[in-house]
Amino acid sequence: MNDVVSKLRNLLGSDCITDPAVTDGYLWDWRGLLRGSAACVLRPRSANLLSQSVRICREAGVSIVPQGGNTGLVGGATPDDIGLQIVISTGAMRKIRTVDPVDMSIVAEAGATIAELQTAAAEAGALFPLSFASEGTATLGGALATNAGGISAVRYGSARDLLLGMEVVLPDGRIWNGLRTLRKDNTGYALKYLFAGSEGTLGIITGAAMKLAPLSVGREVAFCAIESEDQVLDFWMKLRAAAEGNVRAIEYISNSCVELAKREGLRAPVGVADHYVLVELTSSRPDAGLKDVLEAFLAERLEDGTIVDAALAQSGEQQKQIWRLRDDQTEIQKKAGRDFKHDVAVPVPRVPELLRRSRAVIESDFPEATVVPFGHVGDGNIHLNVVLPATLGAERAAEQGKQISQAIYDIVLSLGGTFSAEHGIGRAKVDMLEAKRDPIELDLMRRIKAALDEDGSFNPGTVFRPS
Ligand code: FAD
Ligand code: 2HG
Ligand code: ZN
Repeated sequence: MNDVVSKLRNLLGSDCITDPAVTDGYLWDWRGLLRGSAACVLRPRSANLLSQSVRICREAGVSIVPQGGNTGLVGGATPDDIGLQIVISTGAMRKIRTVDPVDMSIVAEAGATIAELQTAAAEAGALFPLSFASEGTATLGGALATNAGGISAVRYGSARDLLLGMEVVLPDGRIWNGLRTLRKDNTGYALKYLFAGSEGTLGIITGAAMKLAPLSVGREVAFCAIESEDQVLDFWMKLRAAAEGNVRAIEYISNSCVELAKREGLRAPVGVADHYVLVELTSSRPDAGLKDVLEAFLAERLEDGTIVDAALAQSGEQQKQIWRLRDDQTEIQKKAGRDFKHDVAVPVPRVPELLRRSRAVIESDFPEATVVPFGHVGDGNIHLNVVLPATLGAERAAEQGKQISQAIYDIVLSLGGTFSAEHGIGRAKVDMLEAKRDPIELDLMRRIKAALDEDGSFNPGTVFRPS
């Protein structure tokens, strides 16, 4: 191993890091559940240097764990605890190469953050639509590798839907340059879609070309209180009919989430109810009259009883405060106790049943648990999270958490849903994938993996069990 590290140091100089004080930050997952170890952490500054690093690792039979902003929630960017793997971070590759408001495309290196892409696009008068709470740290490469969704997927799609072209360092060290911005390109298999969502198991994305959208100039945000799960769905159906092209976000938040937020000093702008929905409308036209549209819509919903209270933000500051109730949930739930995440999706019409049945089962069988669901209701993607008190003790919490997850996943699958909607498989859901995915799909996935990564050296233990 010393020999490999010294070859990598010769190639990358101080971008081959072995100092434990510096490598430490690359060896934990964001949730603090995994702690790995690595022979070194590499931060190459170009696809070329990255490719040469991969070749050195490959010749020595050393496994690689690709890492972007390390905000993933399923442990896919953390090395195992043996100390023989090498983390390759894209942190030093964050140039925005082009922003073209005529072509409506942006081309950037994989380590550029989502927020940096948004800013660069806005400066050129366009919108980079991907958006989620970790956008200040999460990278383009990481978002593509996990096919991240987020709050505006309901309008613009997930990362894969915005993808035009890609540059990838393959497990054998070759660089595939597919950085095209063409809207139509049916020249054989669409390889880029294979790497999107592959979680670092098929190659390292070093750059991507992404679609832009027209810049939003108008923006209205409302927070609504709702009495029942069925009315949440009803509200969304009616909003879709009234303002579909303008809905940038429609997010569900349960009262238990709002209660946690209040403990952290946040305030809800409406009276207490069991459920809430956050709506954001945007438009690229300054004369779209979004405020009138939303005001009239909310008045009608109060009138027909779909909602019981509503607050339409009157300033940018109020919009921000409303969004904090939603965006801060991941941090708030991390602090609230032992949090068990369930990033699930069901067909949209089944969301009320999902919420009702999960709550009923957890509340009756696990009295110490608090169900804290929230998420992207317009996509049928609910984060059906559960928090157990920190006082429960690690062993009991782990045992109960396992049973709770089992109960939730059983409900999700019985509703025709998925146990991973937008966060991926990582290390956390490898057994679930193995147990629940159709054997033919699993076989095809394994063949693709074997064809691209013959030695199985790219992110072993993520998506599949290590061979
Ligand atoms: P990392 O965490 O570094 O890596 C994630 C996976 O991608 C790993 O398997 C890693 O090996 C692989 N990878 C990283 N970079 C590359 C690359 N260049 N090439 C190949 N493989 C690579 N996710 C959502 O989908 N929607 C949300 O709304 C959302 N909100 C979040 C909010 C918070 C507060 C947090 C902490 C996370 C949230 N996430 C969300 C999860 C996470 O931010 C996303 O999955 C994000 O896309 C990960 O990007 P990253 O750069 O941090 O990737
Ligand atoms: C979000 O939608 C993220 O904010 C994180 O996907 C979800 O914390 C979670 O479980
Ligand atoms: Zn989410």
